[in-house]
Amino acid sequence: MRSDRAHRGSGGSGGLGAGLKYSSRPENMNGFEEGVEFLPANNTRMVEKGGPRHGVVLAAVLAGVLVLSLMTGLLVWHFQYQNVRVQKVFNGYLRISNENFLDAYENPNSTEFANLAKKVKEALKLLYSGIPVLGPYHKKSAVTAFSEGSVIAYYWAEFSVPKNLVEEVERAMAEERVVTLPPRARTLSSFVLTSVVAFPTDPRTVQNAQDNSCSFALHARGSEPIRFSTPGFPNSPYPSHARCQWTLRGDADSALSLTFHSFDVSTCDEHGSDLVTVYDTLSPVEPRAVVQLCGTYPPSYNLTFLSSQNVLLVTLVTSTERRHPGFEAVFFQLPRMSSCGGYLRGAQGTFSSPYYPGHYPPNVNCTWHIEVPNNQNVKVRFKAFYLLEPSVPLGSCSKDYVEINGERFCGERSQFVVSSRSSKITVHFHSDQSYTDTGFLAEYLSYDSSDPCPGKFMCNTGRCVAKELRCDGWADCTDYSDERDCKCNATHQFTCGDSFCKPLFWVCDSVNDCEDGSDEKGCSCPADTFKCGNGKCLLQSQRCDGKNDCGDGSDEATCDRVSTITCTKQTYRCLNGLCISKGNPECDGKKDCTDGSDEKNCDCGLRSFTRQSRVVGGENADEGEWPWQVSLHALGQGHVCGASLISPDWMVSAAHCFVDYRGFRYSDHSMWTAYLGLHDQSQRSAPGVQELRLQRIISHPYFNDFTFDYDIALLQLERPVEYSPTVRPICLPDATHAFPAGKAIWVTGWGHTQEGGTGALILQKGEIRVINQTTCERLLPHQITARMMCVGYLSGGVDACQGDSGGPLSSAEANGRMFQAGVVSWGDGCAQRNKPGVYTRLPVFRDWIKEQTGV
Ligand code: 4AZ
Repeated sequence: MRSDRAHRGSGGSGGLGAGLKYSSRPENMNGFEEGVEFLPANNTRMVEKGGPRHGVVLAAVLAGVLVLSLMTGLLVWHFQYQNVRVQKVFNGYLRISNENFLDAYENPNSTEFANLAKKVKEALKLLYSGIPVLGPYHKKSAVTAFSEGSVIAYYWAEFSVPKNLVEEVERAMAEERVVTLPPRARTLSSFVLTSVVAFPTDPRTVQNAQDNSCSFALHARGSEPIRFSTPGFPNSPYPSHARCQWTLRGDADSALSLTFHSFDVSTCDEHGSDLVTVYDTLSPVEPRAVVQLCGTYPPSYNLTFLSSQNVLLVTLVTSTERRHPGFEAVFFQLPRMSSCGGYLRGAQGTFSSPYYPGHYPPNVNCTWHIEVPNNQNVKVRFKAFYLLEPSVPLGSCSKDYVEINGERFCGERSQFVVSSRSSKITVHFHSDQSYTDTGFLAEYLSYDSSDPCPGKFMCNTGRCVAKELRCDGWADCTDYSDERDCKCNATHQFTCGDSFCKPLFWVCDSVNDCEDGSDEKGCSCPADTFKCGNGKCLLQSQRCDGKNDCGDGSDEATCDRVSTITCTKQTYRCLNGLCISKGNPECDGKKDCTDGSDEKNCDCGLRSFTRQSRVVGGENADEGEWPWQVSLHALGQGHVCGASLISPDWMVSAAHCFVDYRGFRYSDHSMWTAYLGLHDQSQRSAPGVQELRLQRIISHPYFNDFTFDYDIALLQLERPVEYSPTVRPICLPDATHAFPAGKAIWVTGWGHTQEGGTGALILQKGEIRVINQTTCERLLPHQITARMMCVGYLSGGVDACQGDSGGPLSSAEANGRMFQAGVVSWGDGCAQRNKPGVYTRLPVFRDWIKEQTGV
């Protein structure tokens, strides 16, 4: 497979609703509350008769009542708000700068620990008593650990704070202080505390701190790696409603490297999922968290974290009852990085953030001074760039960043280039105290200032792209500079609303090519009408009316209301024979058929790993990312074709893979071996790979060897495979399932990575888009049948190629399940512009597959 396109994502937004609140109590018609007595009318006279003395008395009484009610109000307010106390617990750390660390301080049961802890507690008490907003509310403190440097004490402090002062107390605690103790603290006269700081924490963590049943202290010796894991790993799930912690230490002046080799914790969701947090300190304080992890990670995901000091704290907080094995991790100590960055000379070279591709440590600053030979200019190309931190506003780069020529870069970015107009450039990398990431990998190159891109177009970013890519309708420069200031050629180009040029025949093809929709505006469908997936125009009222007016089901595909309708060729038929209006209802997590049959046989299309690795350069798939992908080896030839697993013993592939050729009996099942759970062709005996022979090949009886019409085959395995994290089936779409034009789907395989090139060792993936059938027929005239569809980019760049044949097109549908949209079949070359790949449509063969295999 050939893939050299960067992908773009999109975001969505939600709205809020407002509600009205009203009382259902009948209103009192005279406007006063019931039960209040009024003076009888004649009493008015008594008041009038009173004279001046009576007036003074009355005024005094009224004033008295007023004062009384004011005081009552004040008292109520006082008791209500002033006296309501909340329990606040803070986790913190402080440095005792004139004390030396003793080994015994690592052991909380030693007398040395107890003595020093007592002194710290006293010091904290004194410190807080000197701060008006803290002193009166301080209840108690406790020291949980010590570490080197001179001595760092980790503690928690409990306060009982009036509700209205909570914020003030939190602010005072987070203020980093240096403490000079008052003279009366004689016992503490030589005790100098610096960096005293604490942050609010969940009070339950402290209650549980007394429970040591899931608390572990580990110290690395020499360079020996130390292994630890969640209780019961891997044979039984970690406990629910638990709080576990691992304090990891190294010798003074060392740093720690921690790697999670296996990570499977319940999936991350907003409703209190289980969470593993790594802290760059021994106090669980958020501003010093290095990472928060949940979900499942494939073994190839780099989960290595570096500390800035000789300690790390790992915590596991569980709430769910879901059964997951947890994690297994290893840590070891290494000499602490003394410096990073430096002087780089020469015409070219590479450099990276510390410990790349492991996560860089917190709290580092590196500067690289790069200089290329004098008559040349220098540019830096970032091949991988991951400096992402939670809750950093987009573009602010206020935490971790790379700075070049005064410009800051941060977040997650695809390849980019920064050029200098001289022979020198300075690159500065900064990481703050919290959250780290993979970092960056960069190369610097010299270039001729008079001709920076020989024979090519130079993007404003400094990247060089082929001249032909200028004004061709595709952004090849990440900053779109190759598509700016273009004059569209009116005979074969369309000018988009944003003045980009696009090929004229992309207009009205149901794909939003201009991105502002201008190429699809004013198409054959008048305003206020609905455009079907097949281009037909409908009245808006015909949408979601329970009738398949489009003919391809697209007018009924995304409706909330599901109705039972008359069956046609395009309507989904439930097992009970009734047909429903909804399109693509299979396995979408909603019971649409009255008999629930649309949600039966849905153990398919899901991956085991919820996270995917970030792969540098190219489009290597991740382990377990496409567990239905199969590699078919022909005797003595190695990998020849792909296939997909649809049940424990059936696979789908392309019929053209099984046509005898040059004396080799490809049609003979005994010539083939299937590899399931395979990632790397050179690691066919790796754990998890299942090697099986074929029992039967059923090529479609209508397969045409010349036109490649009906290019589909079913392969039966000699025995059922065992499902595992890397071996799972893909879902088969119903005959009525629609994969509309413009939909992004994935193609995978070990095929050639360039036309005329060689096959890939690592499974490759590429994201491509369904192309409208009319466009497809225009691009490949007289070659496209109803069993075929074009999928790819008209700009080329990502495509299937030789060796990918027979492999699946995987399409993520509602509920995140992957459905097989097609089979890799043929193409005119690979990845060329306006020559997309051609795939066998899967829905067309749903009934045939059922007939032949029972699946
Ligand atoms: C092949 O030879 C092949 N570009 C498969 C797909 C494509 C080209 C060739 C599509 O197996």
